[in-house]
Amino acid sequence: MAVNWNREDNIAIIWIDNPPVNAMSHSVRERLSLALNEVNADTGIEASIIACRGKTFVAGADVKEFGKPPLAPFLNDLVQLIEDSAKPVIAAIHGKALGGGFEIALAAHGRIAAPDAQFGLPEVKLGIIPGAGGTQRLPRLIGVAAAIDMIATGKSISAPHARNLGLIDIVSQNELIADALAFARTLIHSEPRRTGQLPIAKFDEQTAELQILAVEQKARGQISPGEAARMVLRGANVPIEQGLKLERDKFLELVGSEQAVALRHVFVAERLAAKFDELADILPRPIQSVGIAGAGLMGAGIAVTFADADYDVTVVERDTLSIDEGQKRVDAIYERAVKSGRISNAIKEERLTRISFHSDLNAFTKCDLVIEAVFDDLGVKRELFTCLASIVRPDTILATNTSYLDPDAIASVVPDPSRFIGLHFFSPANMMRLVEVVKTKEIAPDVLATGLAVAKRLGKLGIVSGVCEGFIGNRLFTAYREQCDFMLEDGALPHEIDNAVEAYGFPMGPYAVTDLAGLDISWARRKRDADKRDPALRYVPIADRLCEAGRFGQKSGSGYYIYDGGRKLVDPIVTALIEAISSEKGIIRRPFEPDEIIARIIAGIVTEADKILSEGISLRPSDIDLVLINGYGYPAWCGGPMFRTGRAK
Ligand code: 3H9
Repeated sequence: MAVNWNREDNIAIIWIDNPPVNAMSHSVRERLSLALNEVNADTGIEASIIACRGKTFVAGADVKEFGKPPLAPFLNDLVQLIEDSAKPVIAAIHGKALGGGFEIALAAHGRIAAPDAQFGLPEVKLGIIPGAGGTQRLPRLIGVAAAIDMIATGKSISAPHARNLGLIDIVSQNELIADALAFARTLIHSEPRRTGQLPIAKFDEQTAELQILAVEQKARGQISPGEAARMVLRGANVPIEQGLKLERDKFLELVGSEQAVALRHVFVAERLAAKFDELADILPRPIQSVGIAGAGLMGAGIAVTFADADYDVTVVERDTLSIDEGQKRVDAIYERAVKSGRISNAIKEERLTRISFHSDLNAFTKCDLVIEAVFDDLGVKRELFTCLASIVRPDTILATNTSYLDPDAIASVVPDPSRFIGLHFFSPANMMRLVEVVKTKEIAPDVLATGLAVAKRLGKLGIVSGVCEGFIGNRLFTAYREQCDFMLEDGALPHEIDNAVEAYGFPMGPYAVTDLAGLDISWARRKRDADKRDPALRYVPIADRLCEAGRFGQKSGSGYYIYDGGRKLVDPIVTALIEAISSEKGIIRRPFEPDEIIARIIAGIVTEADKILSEGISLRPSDIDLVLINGYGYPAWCGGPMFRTGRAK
């Protein structure tokens, strides 16, 4: 039974029980509606509590029903039924109250939550806006500015924060349902406080407009955040009934939009990514103590990531000077988080206590997992792992963070390579969501399962990749960059490609990114690998020529662009250099429209992706989309190249 209710004296407790996340599917809506009507009609009941079984409150409407014809009773009607109830209704929230779940709570006449409960309206991440009153009721509780912020970002907030904002009435300190019953008793015989009837706190229209503009700009072409933000403001200027109607119409319009369909693909793909038949019955190893060898840029970011997820972190560097520099890097990451308001100073201090620094590899003896993040050189890494294997426990998992080296070649020095895995973090490791979980040749199934479980606990998206140069991500990125370089020779200019890519939704175009990252490191690699290059393959020498001219990107003041103070300018010297290279090769340059630029990029990526799939390096087309979205800034609302070309559905 998805919904049932029981009575505690004169109070009804309506239980929603729809595992795994109590989504509001059609049968739940039907039964909840029935229960509410029964409770309302029962003269012995004077108040009711809506609560959930399982690990969470309602996590939203049932996403699987989107795209199908909606079936009554609709969630918005149900929510109205709650608000209109003559007897007080209380929401008792544990876990997450998201989307439609949060909207149920908003319509209740009182809200009590467990201390670890979270609240959010993540609809924009699905390409839609809240459709059951979220944009209309939330501002009545917390004001227009805070409501726009929550709805447009889709971010969740904690119970104490929600209490401070006035979003909930009580943070339960004891047993949630007992506290909810006590709360309900205080509301009996008083007129229910209907959120929809509350006035909206005074706000400044112009400030709200500016806030919406900022949301639209940040969305880079994604429609839903701006629409959601605008709906808050529109609703604030009309009666609630009209606001609810406007919201519902916009919800129905967006739910069938291309962007929403693409984002639903991403939603499903993310949940699929960690599922493998071969791992179905495999338990991951318990991991609590994590060692990190190297505290450079990657090592420091990885250390912070693990400390943030409550692991005990042991960092080893070769000497006191390197330890000191590593500590400074870790400190700087936390300092930036404090400055941006993401964490408090107290949290920073607490997290720092979870990271210890040492100069002796023996510090890793207690670790369940050791990740190396040292210089990307096969000899250096093999030497390190030879040493590590003789120090750590036989069941300790050993991981490399290499981006280009062959993990199997590193694993071969470990006596038991079944415990060897690749965990390829992206830079900056504490910010980037993607981790490639590299399936080495002899890996034990529980080691692979552990890699995925660790990525999940870190709040990251683990994508399994087989072994090949660059794994999935960098191999696809190389194909993407190659297409861009071909277009430069064929007639496009760096700013034309960057503009097209940015208009499509990437945060930065490829040449702006290269200038930011610097051209010198990849130049050194190209020179090193020059002998191995297949002369039959098309080679674009533009980047080499820029480096030969001392143009290493922003750090040297010029690269694909020239930099004047902070401003990036098109440089006629670069244009001339590119045109000269085309002419040397006998290429007659032609103009490129933005659509063609994007089509060429997607074609280049999917050609390589097809190879990656046929080689078994990636196991699913949808994983390819996730890698590009989470590691390289591909706009999620476009679904990914495999989705765009019908390879992933
Ligand atoms: C909405 O509410 C619109 C309304 O405003 C208006 C309507 C009119 N539906 O993520 P997990 C499944 S829009 C159906 O691995 P976790 C998921 O597919 C909705 N199924 O667990 C998976 O199934 P399977 C707004 C859902 O513990 C299983 O649950 N809400 C839904 O890591 C476990 O999922 C959201 O966007 C759903 N809404 O995280 C919330 N949600 O095992 C989206 C999950 O078969 N959900 N499933 O693969 C989440 O953020 C996370 O699932 C949650 C749990 C944090 C709840």
